[in-house]
Amino acid sequence: MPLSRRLFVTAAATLAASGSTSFALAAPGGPAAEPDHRIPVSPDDTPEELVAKASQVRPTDRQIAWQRLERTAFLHFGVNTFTGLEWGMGDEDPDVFQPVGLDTDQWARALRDGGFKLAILTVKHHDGFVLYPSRYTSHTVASSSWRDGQGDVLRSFADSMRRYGIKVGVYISPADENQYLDGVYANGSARYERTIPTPVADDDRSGGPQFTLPATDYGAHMLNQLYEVLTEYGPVDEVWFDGAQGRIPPDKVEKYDWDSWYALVRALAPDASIAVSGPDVRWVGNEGGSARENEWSVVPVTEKDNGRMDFALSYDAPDMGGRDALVAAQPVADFLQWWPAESDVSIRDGWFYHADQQPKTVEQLTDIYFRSVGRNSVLLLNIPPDTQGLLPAADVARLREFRERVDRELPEDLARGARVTTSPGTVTVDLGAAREVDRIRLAEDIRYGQQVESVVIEAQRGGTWQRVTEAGTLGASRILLLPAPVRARRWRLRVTRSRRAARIAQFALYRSQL
Ligand code: FUL
Repeated sequence: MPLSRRLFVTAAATLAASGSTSFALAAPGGPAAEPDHRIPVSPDDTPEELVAKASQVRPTDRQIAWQRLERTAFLHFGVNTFTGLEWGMGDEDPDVFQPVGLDTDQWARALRDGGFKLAILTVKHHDGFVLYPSRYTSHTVASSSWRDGQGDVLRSFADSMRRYGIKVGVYISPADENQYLDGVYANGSARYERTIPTPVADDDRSGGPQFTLPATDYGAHMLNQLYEVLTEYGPVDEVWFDGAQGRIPPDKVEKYDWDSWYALVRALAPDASIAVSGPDVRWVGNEGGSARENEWSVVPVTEKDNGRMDFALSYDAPDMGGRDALVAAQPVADFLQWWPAESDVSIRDGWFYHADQQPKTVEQLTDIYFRSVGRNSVLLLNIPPDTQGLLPAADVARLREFRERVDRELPEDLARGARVTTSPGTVTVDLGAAREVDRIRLAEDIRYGQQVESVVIEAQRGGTWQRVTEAGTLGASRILLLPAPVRARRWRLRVTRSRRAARIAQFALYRSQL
């Protein structure tokens, strides 16, 4: 029995045992590829072969865990907080960093009350200023008179997040203006095998794991910082890299050692998702927190320099993984890969705190929630700490209001405990009595990939099934808002197009209480 078939049978048994709803549509034709997190494609693949391959792509356990987080937070904090810049110069006096009221427990409480499950700190932004005392640069908190040079924001952040049950993520900017000024970043050095950690004078470490990885001078600098962060502040659940280059002259470039950086993260933080310029999570393509209406987690990718994954299509393509996109991505696509979308956005206009900016309204945040979590994406909402080292009171209040609003948008699931019947392509729910519904949440069991291309929701009214609404992709989460409540006892979801056996993990019905 081929592996794909075995998986299919096991899946049905598991879901039946756990009481989840699942059903199968007939699998389309085409050659069977083995299920994998990425599957090679060729320019010769027919459209049918591409769809068959896409249907065999599966998330890794790491990606499934990441997708379940739904609401994650970003914290942009550093010298820019004090200079008012968004992209620092690298020559800042570390003494400008004076968060005299730093209280990371206050951050953690606000994030917990906002419903956030993971928070990512800008351990280093493009200016190169590091929020923990690194052995590899003096451009750090240790060079500030704040707390007599004994302060460590990363330590404090990681301890507080864990205390409040929030997972820890780190953003370590590849672009580094300070290392450029120091002659390390983009210095044209050769890529050769480096020993990590590179010993320093009076090194206080001994006995830890050692690695030999190819890198430039700057690539080794990044590896040493990753080593410090991941061995001394872990466990870390998300490592966030963007792809920005520093503000360097046009004749210079730092070709990042992605393969070595990824290898070190995998070795030291096996559970960490490597995001955006990384193989596990992709950037949604805008900084407004908005996923595409039909957001695919299986997308065509190309492998670039030093193992970096990139879109085969452009970042702003309106369709990243639908049938047309699979074809349009030929001949540049190397693989179809499970590469789910992360939607980042700041609660204020800037990523860093600026006194003259205000947080978004509850309506705006709720809209962002529906356009990200409601469209098969994870929300990454930035809330910037202020010059005291606190989340501003207005933002803290807004986070709580946001969570309360989402709770009122999606209160009790009326379908929970209801009688559910399934037949090929259809899930029918009998609520026992007519109920008003104006929000519907759908999900596939993504352990079996992303298969659904279109669905229709119907309600039985006056003895006949009437169309209530319809949607395209589902993926891990699709939330549908009805323009007005619909009252009915029997509801059904019909899959009208699917790549392969669709596994419906959620068909939830709500009446919002706004
Ligand atoms: C971008 C950076 O250039 C911005 O400053 C910010 O950190 C954003 C989240 O990522 O790549």
